[in-house]
Amino acid sequence: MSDGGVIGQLAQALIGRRGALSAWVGVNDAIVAETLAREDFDAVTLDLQHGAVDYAGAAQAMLAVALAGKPTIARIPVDDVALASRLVDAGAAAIIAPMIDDAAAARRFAEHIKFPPLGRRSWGPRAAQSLTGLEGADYMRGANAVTLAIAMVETREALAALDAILATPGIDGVFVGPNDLSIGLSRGDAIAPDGAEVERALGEVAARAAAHGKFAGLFCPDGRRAKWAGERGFALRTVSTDLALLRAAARAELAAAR
Ligand code: 3PY
Ligand code: MG
Repeated sequence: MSDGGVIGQLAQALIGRRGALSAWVGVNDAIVAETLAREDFDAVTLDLQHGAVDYAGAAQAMLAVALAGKPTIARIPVDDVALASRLVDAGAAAIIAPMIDDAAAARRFAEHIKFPPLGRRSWGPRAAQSLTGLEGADYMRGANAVTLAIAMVETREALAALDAILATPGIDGVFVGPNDLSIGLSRGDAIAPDGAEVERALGEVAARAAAHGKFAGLFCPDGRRAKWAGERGFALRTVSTDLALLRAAARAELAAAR
């Protein structure tokens, strides 16, 4: 029986609590995703919410990332569960769904990632079968354990419903968006992703996720924050973004040149 191939690596890292550091890609080009996958990241996250990545670009990027031996995570636009289901067919190891505010939204999302009895994912795992090393009924029976549904916690409402979201069948973990969370907590007064209010909330999210036996993740703008988050129990940490890395390298090299 396959261990889930390149897709299964992510569940092993996150559910096994070893944790995973993921690159973050918003450029709609498989070469960018593959280039980062060939660095020492455990996974690559494609951003279809705020990034320029679309379905066709993601489908190609996931194969390029898999060639580098890494799993892909995809963040979908708000409420786009139809796209979530296409992305898991195309080989995503996990889907991150933004702005999940209550158990009903969490359930609706998870249902499209998981086959019965956990959900009602529709059959058609085009690339996912070869990337897991599972075929037909074996894939159907094995997919729920290795194809992860991750709900974003990034509003006041989500914090209030945290236990209900974490208890939702099919939800494997939660992922905090600290920018939106800071906007929500300050009622639109500030963007302070590393402010005191967000920090308090992060402690709560890590503790509640652990109590439910699920993993927590955090969007981190740099490696230092990712290390900090790892020490506070966040298993999934995304590190910087493709464009931020490009900008920082350009600035550093130009400063050295002048
Ligand atoms: C946030 O910080 O709100 C995010 O969604 C990170 O991309
Ligand atoms: Mg957000």
